[in-house]
Amino acid sequence: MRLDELTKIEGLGPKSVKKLYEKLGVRNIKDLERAVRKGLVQEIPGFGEKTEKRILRSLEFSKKTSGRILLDKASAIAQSIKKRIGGIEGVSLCEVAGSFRRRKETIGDLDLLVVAKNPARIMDSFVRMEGVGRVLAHGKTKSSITLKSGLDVDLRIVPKESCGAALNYFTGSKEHNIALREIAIKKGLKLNEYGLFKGEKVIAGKNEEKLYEALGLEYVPPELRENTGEIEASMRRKGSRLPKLIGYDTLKGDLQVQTEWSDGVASIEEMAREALRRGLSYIAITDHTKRLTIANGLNEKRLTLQAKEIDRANIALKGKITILKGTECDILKDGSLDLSDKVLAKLDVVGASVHSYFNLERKAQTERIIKAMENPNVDIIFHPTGRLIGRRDAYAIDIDAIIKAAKRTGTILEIDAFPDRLDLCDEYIKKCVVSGVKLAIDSDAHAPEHFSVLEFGLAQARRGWATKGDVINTRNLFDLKKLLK
Ligand code: DGT
Ligand code: CA
Ligand code: CA
Ligand code: ZN
Repeated sequence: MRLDELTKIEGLGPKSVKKLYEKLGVRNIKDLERAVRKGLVQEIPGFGEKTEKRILRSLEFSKKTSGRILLDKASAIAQSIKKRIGGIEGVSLCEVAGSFRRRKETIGDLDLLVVAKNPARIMDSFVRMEGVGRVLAHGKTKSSITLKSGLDVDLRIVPKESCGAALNYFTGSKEHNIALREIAIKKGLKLNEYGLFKGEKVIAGKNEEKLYEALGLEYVPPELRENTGEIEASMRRKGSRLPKLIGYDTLKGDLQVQTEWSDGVASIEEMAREALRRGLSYIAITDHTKRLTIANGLNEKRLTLQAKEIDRANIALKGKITILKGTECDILKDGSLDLSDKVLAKLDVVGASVHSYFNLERKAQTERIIKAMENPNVDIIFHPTGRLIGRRDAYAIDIDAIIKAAKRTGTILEIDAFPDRLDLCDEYIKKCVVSGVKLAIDSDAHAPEHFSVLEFGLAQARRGWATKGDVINTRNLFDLKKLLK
């Protein structure tokens, strides 16, 4: 019986699991789901309709995400926990390590590390936080909880002298850790979560940078710690070096923004004002085109009207931010575009993307996208693989052929920053960087608050080893225009 699997469901303790087995023969998640759907669980004394509903909700969550949540959701939760625990008197460090610090697309659980004078008080307030569904462990140095939302959070209190080593160990990835430990062993040293040791003597531990230094390595940013070449690069072996990753504050503009003209919720001017407030100096308005009827896509006539509206908004904003005329033009089944070349040629920025026929076979899908790139008006391919994390796989494409064609045609590939897209993925970004294909990090905003997702696009770019130079919208408008077709 998968007892551990069942007790992970919110609202189920060992006692209830035993009852479910005795009364209904429930042995695993599948059995439980069947019983809940038949309404059998609420019949058991002590369970009731409310419990059954709660179990169902929890089951649905774990199925939808296979237990993982998107980075933006994890980020909101991490921030509120950090505020709560980090605000307690005597706390000198409060960091979320693990996959969250590596900025992975999805997060399995949060790993919180705390240095504090009063561990008992920290642990008490942690397990009593708002939103805690179950306390899995409540100890002196480690506690674990499951939030009502289904997410697990571990909290570890670590000694100040070894907090750098602990941060390194619990940031992972496991594969990166193993590689570091092997380097330590080769040097006759020992590395663990308490520090780097030569015999009994501590060589490094308090400071993560010093730990890399003591291992003879350049500091590796958390986003690169996957043992996919970063260790070799940090040793500067065979001419390989770590990249100077694009910084989190380097974007000057955003080249994919939707408005109420198609499926966005705000006006052109509202979106521009919000972008300005966030420090951007240009945005491109890229509403959908007519084939996408559910999104109220624009035809040629409405696009002409929109151009006038953009001129008006630019005047209203007095040059504090520049609004570019653009489109997210549908790529039709045969690779032709949803708007005429004559109309496209008048726009400042043309993005093109696939929103239909996701099931074409690989060769046809690849040729379709390459044909769009060959259009002399198409500047950027938006969300190039079409995946929706946890919901829809990427369509079948030959990414190497697409990158080659992007290079040949001078087409930019997008990193769509929306947390359920993050499209391109890290591996494909790295391929672009190696091939010298330029990237654009766009919010794909449909509402003013969506500009905040640019941060996740930047994280994705960093995980793909991209530098500032690889990303076109780090340029000012003058230099950007030189890179468009
Ligand atoms: P997640 O939670 O699935 O999104 O991914 P992580 O990377 O946060 O993994 P988690 O929470 O299981 O563990 C946090 C870190 O602790 C992990 O990145 C590296 C370290 N760690 C965990 N287990 C091991 C292990 O068996 N060996 C080593 N070397 N490190 C480990
Ligand atoms: Ca984790
Ligand atoms: Ca963990
Ligand atoms: Zn789209």
